Amino acid sequence: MERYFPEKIDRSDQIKRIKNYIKPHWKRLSISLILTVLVAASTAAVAWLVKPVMDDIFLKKDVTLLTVFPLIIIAIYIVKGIAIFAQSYLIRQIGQRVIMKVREDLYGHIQTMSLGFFHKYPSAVLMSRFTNDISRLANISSAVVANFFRELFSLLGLICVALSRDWKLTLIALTVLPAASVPITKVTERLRKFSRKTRDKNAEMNNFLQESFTGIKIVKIFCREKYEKEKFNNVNNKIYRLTMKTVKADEIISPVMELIGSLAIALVIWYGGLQVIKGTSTPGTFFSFIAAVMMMYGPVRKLARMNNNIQQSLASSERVFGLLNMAEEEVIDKGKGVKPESFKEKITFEGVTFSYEKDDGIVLKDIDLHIHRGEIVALVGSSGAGKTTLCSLIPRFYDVNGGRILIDDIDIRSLDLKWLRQQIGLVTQENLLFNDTVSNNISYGKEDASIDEIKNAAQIAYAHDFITDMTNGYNTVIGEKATRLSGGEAQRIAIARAILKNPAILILDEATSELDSESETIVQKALDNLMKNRTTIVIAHRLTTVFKADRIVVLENGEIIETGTHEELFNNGGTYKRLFELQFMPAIK
Ligand code: DUT
Ligand code: MG
Repeated sequence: MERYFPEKIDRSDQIKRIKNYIKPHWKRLSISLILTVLVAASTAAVAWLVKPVMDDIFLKKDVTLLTVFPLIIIAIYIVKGIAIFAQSYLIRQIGQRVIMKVREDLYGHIQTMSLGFFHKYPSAVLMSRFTNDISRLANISSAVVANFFRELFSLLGLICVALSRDWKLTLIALTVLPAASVPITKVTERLRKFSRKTRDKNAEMNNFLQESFTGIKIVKIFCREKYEKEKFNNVNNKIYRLTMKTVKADEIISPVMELIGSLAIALVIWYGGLQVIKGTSTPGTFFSFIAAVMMMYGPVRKLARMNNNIQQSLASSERVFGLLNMAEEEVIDKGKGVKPESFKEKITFEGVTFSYEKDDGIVLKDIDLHIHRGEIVALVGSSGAGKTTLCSLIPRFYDVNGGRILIDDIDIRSLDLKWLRQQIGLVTQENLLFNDTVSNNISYGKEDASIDEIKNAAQIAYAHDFITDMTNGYNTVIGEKATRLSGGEAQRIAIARAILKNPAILILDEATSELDSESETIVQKALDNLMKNRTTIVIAHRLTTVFKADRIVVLENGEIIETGTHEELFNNGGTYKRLFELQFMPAIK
């Protein structure tokens, strides 16, 4: 079962992509190929030398050659050694550069994907594309180009030596080759299948680990350790079984090859020995030939194994390229959008309709809404009414399915996407901070901010005092998921970050989780400072917010059902009154 990324890509596209990645390295590659020929030549030379050694030293007892040949052998191995080192180094360098480039491209590509993509593919699965699959992909370039040509050329060289020694014998020995190819292709097929499945299971394990570690509190409070452990063992077991299947297929190759090789050798000894006994061939010719055939075993075995590696790499490359091939979803920035001087007047929703998936239910229906510059508009509505969704349409996290959203009478889809997002500040329910220093977190939206600007923003957000109380002040690293901060502190840092960005439009998704009243007050004060002189759309969960709003918009089942001030709506006695009594009143009591 292919759970993630079922997208298949066709083989020619795959090869084309690999070629494109290798192309820039053609110079290194050519040098490496030349070195490869040198390695092959030295291998063949050794087999070739067996004849003169045998016939001239052993049979003719030539003393000068006795001193020359050992030296020649040493020289050959020196040349071979240097050539192998240089060639392998170059190839692995190319491999690593390809890895780096593929990672770079993949990361760049994934960053352009819309939010919908990230909902569909768990982050752990995406991560395993970077770690497991890309490294395997690099094996293609190094395995294929380095070792493949090296072994192939060596094999060809040895075949030439064998042919020159005795072409009839060579043909006899080579008759076994077709027999060898059958089991190899069989095994290869199986390996590819297992490899693909193993990758998939590994991704599943990564995903599982990430979820269970981040959700460890939930696991513990529900006492589901045993359940989680069983779930993990299940995946773990499947990976083991798949891997062992791969191992079996991988390890069967060598013995089978060896067996087939022994057939060739047996044939050759029988027929070649007959020629020597009959006097039609010399022992030198025979042994040189045998040496060549035996030395072929190495390259042939490596080529067969390499094929397995290549199959595994191809499986990985399918996943990586499949991902690279995926078109950026929905939200497209053509890079030619309009860049107005600034946000001047209003944001307008005109008959906006939206659903997350094509076949899913409609989340927003026919939304008409005008938000004027400087206004504070509070969105209220029961859970699942579509408040967060409505807000995420403004920075184009998703594009509308029907109708349009305008900023100063320009459809936001014709605006420069970067410009649009620069106008907007977002403080969400989950205050996402990075595992970095406090100052880097605050200046995330303004790289060139000076330390004074950062401190100023922190002061406005009522964060300066607790920051300076920390051991390293603004240079304190706040830990993964800001675990080293309290909820209120994390919120104030997120507010400082928004203050520094200084956006014209502010989207606040108020936290539903209650802070204690002291930090609540201080966060509220920070928010008040943030909202000054801005156009604010706030998803209200607090009483103070609805009182402060210029206008309240009530959303129910994806539709706007009431709009007005608190007094107007309350006195109408409609949905707002009911919601108010339900959601906001308990806070007063
Ligand atoms: N929805 C999806 N996919 C998403 C997010 C939401 O299908 O990625 C659905 C769930 C819900 C509807 O859209 O039925 C509206 O969700 P939204 O998050 O906009 O609701 P809300 O008004 O913000 O609810 P809450 O007050 O609980 O935050
Ligand atoms: Mg919400």
